[in-house]
Formats: sequence, structure tokens, C-alpha cells
Amino acid sequence: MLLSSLLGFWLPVVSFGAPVQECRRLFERREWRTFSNEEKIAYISSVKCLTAHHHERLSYTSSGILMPGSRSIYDDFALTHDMLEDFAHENAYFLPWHRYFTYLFELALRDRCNYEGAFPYWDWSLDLFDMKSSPVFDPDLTSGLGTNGDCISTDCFIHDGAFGDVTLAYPIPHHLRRNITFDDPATNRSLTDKLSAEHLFDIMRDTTGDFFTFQHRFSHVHNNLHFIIGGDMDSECPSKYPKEACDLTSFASNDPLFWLHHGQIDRIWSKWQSLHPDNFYAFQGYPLNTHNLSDSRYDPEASVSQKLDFDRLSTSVAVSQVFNHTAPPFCYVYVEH
Ligand SMILES: [Cu+2]
Repeated sequence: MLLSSLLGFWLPVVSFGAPVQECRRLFERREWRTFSNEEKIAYISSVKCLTAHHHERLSYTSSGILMPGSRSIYDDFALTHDMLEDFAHENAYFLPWHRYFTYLFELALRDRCNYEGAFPYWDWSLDLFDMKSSPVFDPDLTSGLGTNGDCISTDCFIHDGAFGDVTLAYPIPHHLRRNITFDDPATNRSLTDKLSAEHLFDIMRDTTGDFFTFQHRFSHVHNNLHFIIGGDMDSECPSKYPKEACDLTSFASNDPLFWLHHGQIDRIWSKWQSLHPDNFYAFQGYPLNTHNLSDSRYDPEASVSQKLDFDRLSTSVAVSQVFNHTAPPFCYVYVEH
């Protein structure tokens, strides 16, 4: 096993100008298929523990009013991701914001549900040629993340795995859904091509020292996996909800695969960062969600302290509350499989 770069939790340090803090603990992040059955059960039961924590801190508004409905801490993450769709995707914030978001989720697992194990990532490039047989698609009721949804007799609900019985709150109460597809229905082109190790290597080689181009190209790789899994991961509208109401929503983190996917996204970014020392604090890019490379707002000289505007990202009550947490940071390291 190889240890890849050590990642401390440094974003708030940069953003708020606080002194650099030492790591409280050092945790490992490991590929899901290296988990033993017991380790899978421990991780999954701690995620389910978050789904059972109702009306915790994140469910309050800034004036202390309880938000309506039956929501859990797990749902609050989906709400947060949804509220920040435009501010945290396809732009300079995409990678650092998701690193922070994933960190907060890991923190919640450890602090709220006493999780002590490794945080998992899913290296989907290993499953390219037989994605459906990937170890992440496991029907076991205690150690499995579930298989595909049933899109014939139900609204793509997952009936197996440990999350088949969980009710999610956003955008309306529903069961976890997947609608796995390997080709883009609009173009008939394969969605898995971009997930190859070779493609990832090409991106890293071509963009060393150029964060903007890296995050732009890598965003598309990231998007493809969301399309492939479909259902909640692709923010497909539940059938009982008006389609227009889902146009601007992104409740992808409803699917527990989201966290494994973003572990992988963060791992690839950390590899890219380690390729060149100047890569570490480079966050050039657009302030807002855009695909337009010629947008005049793009400032290649911008740095994280100028562009990573967490106040703006904190427009959601949930985010502003979690961003204010003051616990000493833990650090993590990716263990290569
Ligand atoms: Cu996202």
C-alpha cells in the first residue's frame, strides 16, 4: 500500500486567516473494496445513524426556529448541496468546496455516530469494463450500498442494500433511487470512457500547474459518474414532484455513493496537487457556475483568498452553522489500493 499526499483541513485557515492548527487526529481514506465485511458494516451503520438523527443543529434557522418536516442530519447535507448548486459546481469552488463538504460529512460520522474507521473512496476507474459488477453495488442488507433501482414497477427505488428502507427528505420525501445507464441517451456515446485511469492521467499531465483547466476538465469526469448512477445522484425528479421544480436542484448527496465518489474526486485532486508545489494554493477560476471558457470574469491570477468567498457560500443556514464550528481539525491521508 502507498500513502498518497497528507491532507490537513486547511480551507478555513486560508479563508478566515486563522493561525495554522495542528491535526487533531490522522485518519486514512481507503478504497471501498479494501474494506473487510466488518468495516463495511461499521461505515454503513454510521451513515444510517446520521439518517436517524432528526432535527439536530443543522435543522434550525439562524433565528433558532426549527425547520419543518422530518429531516435528519443526513438530509441537511442534501439540502446544503442543493442550496449551493450554482456556487459550488463548474467553477473555482468546485474542488475545495467539495473537499470541505466531504470533510464535514466525515466529521459528522465521527462526532455524531462515533465512527472510527477509514473514510471510503470508490476508484471507479477499476470497474470501467464491468461497472455493474463493481463491489459498490452490493445487495447485502448490512454491508452493501445497494444495486440498481427498479424503474419498471417503481420510481427507480432501490430495494436492496442497507439503504433500501431509508426515507430521504429532499426534494420531497422519497426512497433512494438509482437509474444506472452507461450511455448518454442524447448522443448514444459511452459515459464510461472519461473514467479511465488513462484519461485521468492525461488530464493531470496536461494541466500541471493550471488549476483552472484541471478543474474544468475534471468536472466533466465527475459529472459523468453522476449521470451513470442516475436517480438521486443525477438529481432526477421524483415522479410525484413537478419536473420544473427540479430544474435548479441538486440533491445528489442523498445517495451514499456520493461520498465515495467525492472521496475519489478529492483523491485525484490531491494527486494533482502533489505533482507540483505551486498547485497547492492555486484556485483560479470563475466565481460562478459557467461552462464558458472565454468568460471575461476568469482571472488566472486570482488566489484562494480572493476567490474562495465562503461568506457567499454560507447563504444557506445549514452551511453557515457548520462553517462556524471550531473543533480542531483532523487530517487524512489517501491509502492507495
Ligand atoms: Cu456537488
